[in-house]
Amino acid sequence: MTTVSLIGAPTDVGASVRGAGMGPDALRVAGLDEALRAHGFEVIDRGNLAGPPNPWNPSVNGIRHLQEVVQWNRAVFDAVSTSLAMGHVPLLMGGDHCLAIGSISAVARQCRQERKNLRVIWLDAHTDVNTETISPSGNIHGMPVSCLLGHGPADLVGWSGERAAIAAGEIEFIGIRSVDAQEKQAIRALGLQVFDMRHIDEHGMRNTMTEVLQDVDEDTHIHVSFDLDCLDPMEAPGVGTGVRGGPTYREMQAVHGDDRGHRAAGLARRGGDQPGAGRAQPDGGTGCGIHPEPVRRLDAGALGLRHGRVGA
Ligand SMILES: [Mn+2]
Repeated sequence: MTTVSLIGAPTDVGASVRGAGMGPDALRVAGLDEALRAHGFEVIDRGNLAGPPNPWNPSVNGIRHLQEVVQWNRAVFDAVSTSLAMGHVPLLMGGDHCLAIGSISAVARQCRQERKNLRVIWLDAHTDVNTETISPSGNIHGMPVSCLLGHGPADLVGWSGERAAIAAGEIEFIGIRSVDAQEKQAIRALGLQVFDMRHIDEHGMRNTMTEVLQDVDEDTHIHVSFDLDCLDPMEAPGVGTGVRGGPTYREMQAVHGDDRGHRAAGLARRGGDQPGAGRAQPDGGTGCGIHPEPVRRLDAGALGLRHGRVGA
């Protein structure tokens, strides 16, 4: 039986508004533990990590709360590493999205040790590809992907043992609809694959997921990084940086499929990290009756980011 380690990181040091720090306990109160057990997982709640309070300072050299973000991420990195080493599935409950620096760095290091491929599924309204030189706000919750790709403040780069924890081809973005102007240029320069809302409108979430997972093989570790603001604000009104025009509740269900759904999408059902989860044959249809239309794979040049908004 797969064991899921729940790890709470109650902080908003990387965010623009308060509130994300209440996330871990809100998820507990909402019954995350019981929901996972109902799906057949063993669950161990590791409690909440500790870290510095949010000093609520202005940005310094284009960045806010750098040392506090480093400290929180160090705790996350250690906890996720420990969980992976035990063969568990770490499910990190944030907290704002800056925490992905620590969690995905730990996952990338583990994958390298085990000679596994890594695929990050980034579900978000935002691409979080800002850096301290282009961010309009200095909030690090908009920079984790850059840091993981090896760009960003030195204190937040290189944690996995390599300058870049992940390569551009190892991350897929889904649900994107708010990208800052210079961030858009960075996406193109980096060659990132973005499945924005227009793509989901045109092809449907199920086909989009088939595309996302089409080249995932048995030696691939899937990491799901889910920002609640990926959902439309009608479904998740409590987020700090909500953007209209996001996936509905029904569309998000299509991300993880159902029991009759295709097995590749089933990989993403559980959320969090899944060591050894590559048992599916992500051929986009085996045993499920799904026949995806031949949709194009968006590259940055085709990016239909029509809803770009500064300051998100
Ligand atoms: Mn976001």
